[in-house]
Parts: sequence; C-alpha cells; structure tokens
Amino acid sequence: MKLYYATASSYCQRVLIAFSEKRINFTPIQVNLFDPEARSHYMQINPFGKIPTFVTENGQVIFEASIIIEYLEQRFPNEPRLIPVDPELALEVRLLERVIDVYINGGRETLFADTQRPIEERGGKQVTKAKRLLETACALLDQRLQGRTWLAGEEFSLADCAAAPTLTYLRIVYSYKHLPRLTDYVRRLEARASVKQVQNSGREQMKQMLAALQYPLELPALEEGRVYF
Ligand SMILES: N[C@@H](CCC(=O)N[C@@H](CS)C(=O)NCC(=O)O)C(=O)O
Repeated sequence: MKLYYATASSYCQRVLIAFSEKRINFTPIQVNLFDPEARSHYMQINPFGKIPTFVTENGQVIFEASIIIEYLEQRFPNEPRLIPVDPELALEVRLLERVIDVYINGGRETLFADTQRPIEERGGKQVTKAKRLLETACALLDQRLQGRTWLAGEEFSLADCAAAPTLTYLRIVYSYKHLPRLTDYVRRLEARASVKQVQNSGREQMKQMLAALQYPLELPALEEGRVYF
C-alpha cells in the first residue's frame, strides 16, 4: 500500500492522522508538486495533480482524502473506528467533515488567496461571502462541541482528522479565539499524539512555503490568534 503525499499538505495530514490512529503501515512516497518533472510523472497516477493519492495492495488508485479514510475503514474495520458503526452517528461524522471541507477549508483557501493580492485589490465580494460562510461553520462547530470531547462525541473520528490540519492552518488567515469551545478543542487536537506527530513533521515545510510567498505569512500559535481579517 502506497501513499503519495507531502508533509505540509492539510489534505495529506488528514490521511496521515488516520493511518496513525488506526496503526496501519504503508509505503510513504513524498511528492514535490513544485517540481515540473515530478508533477507530470505524478499526474499519470492522479490526473487532478492533487495530493494525497493512495494505491491499494491490488493496485487500485484512490484519491480524495476522505475517500481514502473511508477505504481504510472498510479494509481495516478493527478498532479504533474513525467512522462509527451506528448509522446516525456516522452521518453526523460525515456531515461535520463536509462542513470542514467545504466551508472552513474552502473559506481558508479564498482568504489565503486574498492575502496574495495587492492590498488595494483585497476583500472583494467573493472574499466577504467566503468569510461569512467560514464564520457560520466555525460557530456551528463551536456549538456542536458543547459537552463533547471530540467533534462528533467521545470518539475521535474522520471529522477530527479533517479538523486538525484545517483549523491549525486556518489561523494563518483567521482567528477563532473568540470561540472558546472551538479553541479548547483545537488545544486538545494539537496535543493528541497522532496529530502532534503529523503536524511536527510538516511544520518546517509549511513555514518555508509561507515565508517564500510574495506577501509572506506565518503560522501563529493557538494563543497568539493573529487576525488577518
Ligand atoms: N479534494 C482533494 C483536495 C486535495 C488538495 O487540494 N491537495 C492540495 C494540497 S493540500 C494539492 O494537491 N494542491 C496542489 C495543486 O492544487 O496544484 C482531497 O480531498 O484530497
């Protein structure tokens, strides 16, 4: 089983956290999409040119981070489960993962792109809309976390795998310090062994990428909560 990935990539980190939680071994293959030759070679494996990509023992190629985790759950249904057996709970996990992917990660990407425009061109309609959806999604997570240790309850799940890299990187462009449950939850996430290990291994690569931007950025600590917007 092979995983094509980069250590700083938030989508790859979701999958790496899942592998670590489920204690599944795989052959790691790091991809540098900034290298044109490596990219064109990789596009023969994944035509979208996105990481991660997973190749099963039978040579089946699976992409999309959450679908890779779904596959792991089907193939290795041993504990700990990242998608609950209970269908209602499984629906909650998948719903939260979608909210994180579409509204939080989508918003983060829009806000991030905006930081790389000349100052006078920033804050257009699309950015305002994305920020509103992002705020709604963060408030929803904060509310769902009432009385819960992890996003969908007491068990760490697919939703938490998605939340960890997304909420850590979100701080580059947006502070959620005003949401106490969400902030405490991220503190718990970042202290969890699987998350800590995956984030530590990607930190240097991410720092270098942020520093090399036209308008350089930093990854603030949870306590700093630097506000770009
Ligand atoms: N929907 C995909 C998104 C994957 C994705 O956007 N990966 C980023 C890295 S975090 C990527 O490959 N970016 C390279 C590019 O767009 O050229 C998933 O869930 O796996």
